[in-house]
Amino acid sequence: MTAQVLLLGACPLTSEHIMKTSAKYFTLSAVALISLSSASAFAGTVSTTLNGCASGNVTVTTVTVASTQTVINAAPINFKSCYGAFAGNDTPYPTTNLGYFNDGLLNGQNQKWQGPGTGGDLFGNGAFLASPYSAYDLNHDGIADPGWIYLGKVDGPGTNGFEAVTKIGAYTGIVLDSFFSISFDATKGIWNWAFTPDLGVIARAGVVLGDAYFDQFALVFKQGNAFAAYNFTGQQFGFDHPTSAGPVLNFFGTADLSPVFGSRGLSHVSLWARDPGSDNSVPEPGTLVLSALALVGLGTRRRKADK
Ligand SMILES: [Ca+2]
Repeated sequence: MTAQVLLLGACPLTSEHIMKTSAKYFTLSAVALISLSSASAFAGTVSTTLNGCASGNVTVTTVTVASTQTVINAAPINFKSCYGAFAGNDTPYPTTNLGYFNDGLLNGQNQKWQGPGTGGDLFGNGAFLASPYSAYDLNHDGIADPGWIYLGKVDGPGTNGFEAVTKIGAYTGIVLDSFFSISFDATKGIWNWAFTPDLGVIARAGVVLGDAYFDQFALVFKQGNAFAAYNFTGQQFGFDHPTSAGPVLNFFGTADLSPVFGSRGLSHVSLWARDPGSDNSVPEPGTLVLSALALVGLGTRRRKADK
């Protein structure tokens, strides 16, 4: 067996992410070294020479208002932050799927390796939580919840369509197969993707999100035996904390993971969106009574969502 070298570059973005990624680098390097030196259970799980995620890997090129197809932004926007590349799969996916801590990889659950052995704690208390986006205790168990809800994935881009998640909590039919697509542009050598929620999504998602609407989304790209994760925030598009008043935005973008994975192929792409929790309930002068009422409503819908 040829020894493979695991290379993980630092995230070029916020210092927080650099620190986090660097910490993971050392963790994973230690794992790789152990596997190479002892030819133990990890041998063979690192099959790709990896580089760090970097600016330009994933961009939004066009944003439209779903109701009118009006283009509100046609300048390329780089992702906000990124993680990886990490060896192994981007699992586990959530089970309850309401954004609770330790329910799914982006919510701080330990990575589950495809091969033998156990994965590491890649995202601590949750992925992509940086100001103005915080974790709130969504299920009232005393532990802050990252809020990441798994929406589904494309297996084998170019051959299969998006398979929307079946359930968010107890609720079905919130996410549609039409929400996401990705295809390869051979002339440019890049992937084109589209995240296109329909006009009814806010009403359907309201049983989970209440008066809020998701404030971030994340794309996770898997190739070979590695993955890298990228997020975009509402703040990047002029809606720090989107609400049920809308609008529903559609996002069209590109992806070129060859600088990360060393080739342009992809195994799958998974899509996540974040429940903002109480980020929408920051009280302002004159709205304290309304906020108190909103909090009562929020508690009500959480209890409903928990059932
Ligand atoms: Ca909690």
